Amino acid sequence: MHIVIINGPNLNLLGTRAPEIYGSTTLHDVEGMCSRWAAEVGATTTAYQSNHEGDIIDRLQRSSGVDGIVINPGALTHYSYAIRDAIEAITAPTVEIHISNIHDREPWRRTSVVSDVCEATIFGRGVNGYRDAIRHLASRAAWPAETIPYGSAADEVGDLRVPPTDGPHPVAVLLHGGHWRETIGRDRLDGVAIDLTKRGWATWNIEYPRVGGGGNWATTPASVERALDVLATMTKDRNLDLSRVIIVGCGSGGHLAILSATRDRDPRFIAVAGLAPVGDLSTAAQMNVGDGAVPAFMRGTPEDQPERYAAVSPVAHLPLEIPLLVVHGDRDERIPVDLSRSFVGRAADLGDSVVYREFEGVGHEALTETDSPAWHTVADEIDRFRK
Ligand code: CA2
Repeated sequence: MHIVIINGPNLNLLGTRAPEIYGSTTLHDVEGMCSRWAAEVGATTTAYQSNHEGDIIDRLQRSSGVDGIVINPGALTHYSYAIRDAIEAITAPTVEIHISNIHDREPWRRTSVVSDVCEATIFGRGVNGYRDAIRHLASRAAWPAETIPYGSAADEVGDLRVPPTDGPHPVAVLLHGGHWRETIGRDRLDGVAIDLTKRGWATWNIEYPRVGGGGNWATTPASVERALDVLATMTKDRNLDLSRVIIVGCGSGGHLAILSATRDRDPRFIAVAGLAPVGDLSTAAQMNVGDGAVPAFMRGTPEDQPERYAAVSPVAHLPLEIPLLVVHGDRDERIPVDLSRSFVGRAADLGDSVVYREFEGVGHEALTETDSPAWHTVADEIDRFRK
């Protein structure tokens, strides 16, 4: 697999100015990192930078047949229909990337005229966004997904992958984490989706509106409900066994997963799995999980909005009455492991069927990195529900 990395105007200045926005890594360093990140997924890269719109268009046209393009069009993002047309004209799948959070700066940076001709848009993750863009292209190439809208908002879409074997296949609904913030998206669960699909699960890896993009304590769970409703209407020719659905969520996605299971207590749900889930929003707010992430999602503190917290905090809805799997690393730097210890303790006290696996010396990311021993254990535990 060969990927072309294209950087537009002023990105040659990376690392020399404005480190508070763009960091201190130079473009040369980023290009070297891209080559190493690509090697990790068996790909090679060619890097190109230009300050000139026409040169970028020429480079895109010359890349038409490559396996993938990662492009940061710089400020041209916000107004160049010529670059948009070039991306649309070529066959290579293209991922748009921005180092900064373009939704949280001047209003004119919110608009991208290229997003809807790109496979995905990654922003606000610093230079690691280039890594995620490369991984996303590799995942898409390894196992293409059918991207299906489940609502009218741009973020109301999901990626469906179905095993090629005889069905009907049980379904794993996947909810990514990222503290409910819009800079993290479902691409983070591409690897998990592919691994579970290889293990015989159809996977429905959903996006949902997040804080900064219309998501909050009321709208986000409503979107997840819609995604589950649309799954229920998916036709037989997709070969899904809709009477065997597991909901798997990571971090803040774990909150959404458990909440949707408690709300419906739907017999279709054979289990819910929380990977370092936020099971108790009030305690998470008090612990300042994600540096203010909980009150931003809840639009208020537990003291200001006690009823709101009770309405959408999973712990307030126990017992679940659906088998529960919780996994957590005791070195989790994003979601404290104490949250899971007390959540599963309470669920078990109230009579729920709970499997709790705590991994010694393991942090947050390893739970969803498919080459980590922790993920293998998680996947084996998920598989137990398939029978
Ligand atoms: O966040 C990004 O990656 C951007 O695409 C970067 C563009 C900007 O116009 C977009 O709105 C967002 C520009 C990069 C400017 O790069 C500089 C680097 C160092 C110092 C000054 C500018």
